[in-house]
Amino acid sequence: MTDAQPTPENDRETEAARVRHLMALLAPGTPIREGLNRIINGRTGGLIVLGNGPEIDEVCSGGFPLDVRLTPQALRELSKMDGGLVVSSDHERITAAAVHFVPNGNLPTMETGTRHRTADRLSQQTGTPVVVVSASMSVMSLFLNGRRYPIERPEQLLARANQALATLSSYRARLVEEADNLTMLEVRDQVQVRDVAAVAQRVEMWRRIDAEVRGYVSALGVEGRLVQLQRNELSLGVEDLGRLLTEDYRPDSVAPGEFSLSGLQKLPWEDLLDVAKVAGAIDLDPVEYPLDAPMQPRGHRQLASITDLSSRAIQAIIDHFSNLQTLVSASTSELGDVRGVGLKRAREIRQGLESIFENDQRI
Ligand code: 3AT
Ligand code: 3AT
Ligand code: MN
Repeated sequence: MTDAQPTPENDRETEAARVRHLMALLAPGTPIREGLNRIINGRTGGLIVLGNGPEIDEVCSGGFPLDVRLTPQALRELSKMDGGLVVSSDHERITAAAVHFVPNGNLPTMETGTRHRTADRLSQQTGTPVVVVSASMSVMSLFLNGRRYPIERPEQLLARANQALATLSSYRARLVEEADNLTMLEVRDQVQVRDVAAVAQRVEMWRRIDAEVRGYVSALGVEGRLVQLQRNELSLGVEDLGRLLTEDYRPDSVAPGEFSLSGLQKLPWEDLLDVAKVAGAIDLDPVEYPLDAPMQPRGHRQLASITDLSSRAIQAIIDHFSNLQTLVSASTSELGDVRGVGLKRAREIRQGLESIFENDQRI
């Protein structure tokens, strides 16, 4: 299901990834960002082309070629002159200053000031990112392929990062609820396709907000540490849960490793809210697996919650008993018979399973 066709969606995806990468390069704490801050504070403005090469040389007129290390101080001083700067493609050196850029004037742009119009066209013509510091508005923008992305102040980013963290936290709580519900149904042997899809859905919803949070963390640079710490806390166990879910419910006809939640990435938000579409996207065919079809877990998730068994031992137990219900009815000595599981481990597993099943009775 992984097609690498250059669809408009893939293009948007790669552009989004590129913008995230550039925002990390321009994040607080980096030399370029420190330089941009100095330019803003000095109210001089700047136009900085983030890359050099023949396609850039073609649109340069006048100015001074140079080869100096890119430092915040150099960016600021050299931006005091009229014109713009060219930076090497590895963003380590400044290779020209006071350059007048002459991109193709027929390229469309909605910008009005000459600096911004130039930056927009330059980036469209060469595919190179261009950063502008507006002297009149004291804001920074990144131009890439005909689009303008604001480079936001840390306070603005932090406000939105905190909102995203709050959402991530509530999504996590909801995911835990769905997983607990699945456990209860597993104990009672009442799992249906819809219950598995509900957990998969919640994992994917969590992942989407998490991707947003990670975007803020990289754009925040040195200011993003606290957001990062909270994000780490809210991510504990989620990826494992997704993996264990697919190991538990992979149809026998599908090879291990072939069954994953990655199909969910392509679902638009409104489809993600529909469990039937979620089941379809993880390759649970609606004819063979209608939403109310019963399913039985192999037991990976419950075994993983009990003790720190090696994955090989877990696999041996599951190969032996084939599903959770059979596993639960096995005695300690039957468990101990499995290769790689000693009597001590067998007892731990037995107790672990019993406590999961007893918890259910208390609900
Ligand atoms: P000053 O001595 O600073 O007034 P300058 O030749 O140094 O003139 P700048 O690069 O500082 O020129 O540009 C100042 C403004 O001139 C910026 C822009 O609004 C206007 N300008 C520059 N080039 C053009 C152009 N090709 N068409 C229209 N306006 C332009
Ligand atoms: P501000 O928001 O005023 O900073 P702007 O887009 O309104 O930017 P201006 O017309 O005021 O731009 O020009 C400001 C400076 O931008 C003038 C000049 O130093 C630089 N600039 C304008 N056009 C070019 C160009 N083609 N190449 C290099 N530098 C340019
Ligand atoms: Mn202006």
